[in-house]
Amino acid sequence: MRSAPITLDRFILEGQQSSPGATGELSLLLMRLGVAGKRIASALARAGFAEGLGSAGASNVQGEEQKKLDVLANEILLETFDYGGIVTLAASEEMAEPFVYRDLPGPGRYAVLFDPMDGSSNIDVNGTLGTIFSIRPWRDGPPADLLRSGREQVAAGYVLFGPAVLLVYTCGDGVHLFTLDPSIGEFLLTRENVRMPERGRAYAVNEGRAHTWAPGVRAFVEHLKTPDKAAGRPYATRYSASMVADVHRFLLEGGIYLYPADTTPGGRPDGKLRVLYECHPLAFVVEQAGGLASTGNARVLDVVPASLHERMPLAIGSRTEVELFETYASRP
Ligand code: AFP
Repeated sequence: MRSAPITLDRFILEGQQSSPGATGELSLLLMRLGVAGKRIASALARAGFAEGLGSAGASNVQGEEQKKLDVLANEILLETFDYGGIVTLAASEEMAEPFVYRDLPGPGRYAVLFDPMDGSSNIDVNGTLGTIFSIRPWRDGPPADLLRSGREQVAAGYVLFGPAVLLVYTCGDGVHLFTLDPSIGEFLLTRENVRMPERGRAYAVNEGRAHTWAPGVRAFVEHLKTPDKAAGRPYATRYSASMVADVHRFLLEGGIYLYPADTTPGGRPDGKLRVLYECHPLAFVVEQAGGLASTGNARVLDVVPASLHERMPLAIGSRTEVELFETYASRP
């Protein structure tokens, strides 16, 4: 580990210098995401006495109630890319259609996709939240050009709003973790090349929905809960209603997060989580750290969505647990 504190900007610029042909535009985008993270953290910290909590009185394209901070975080992110001509298109879980930046000097080389506030049901109860982001090359085509596999991402990560504010990202060259030092307002490198433990001791799933799961999924969760000292079972339950918070825990400690399909009539056969804004970016981070992300029978990063707000069932976490889950999920 290096001696002097390494700021996010310095780490990114040093990374750029070792990438032949780098134009610096992706570096600028990542640095701006750091600024957006600080602005959202500040809004979260003041929401309680600035009437920032509660509902925005509207629903998003998913039909979900929008919180004031969902809307504010979305606006902050849109503003973040609104200059310099680097980004042509921004797509968000909170917007029915992508936002196209006009008046650009030329076609911006990137598209940015984000879930501005993951875990928004935690906002009013001061629970952990996150902003998830994904950066893709832009080919100057129609918005449908975003409908590509997760392997097309050039960078992805999240800002985690918890006791500390963290920024975790990958550009396909390892996963790096920064902690915001509020005394200087800078993200400082606190873990470089994070490796996810091969196996864990905990799992995260909303068991209140167990009746909607396929038999193989139920059997897998029962297996994790069945005592077997030698095999390190039972696993502990660790579900926070914020996927980014749960996946972050497992990135550091090992374990598995699940959001299965709802197999009941009229249920969500594809589960709840959005492919482009939640699953692809977290799959890129987790697989870069040595973990796995699966639908149960396919790798999340190979999934090509057919629509902007497509959902998918998700199992993500340590290699041992996700591979075991796939054996259970493939049972008839
Ligand atoms: P919100 O951001 O709408 O609260 O959804 C959060 C989320 O996408 C994911 O972060 C949680 O793990 C999951 O949904 C919570 O969903 P349930 O309330 O159905 O468990």
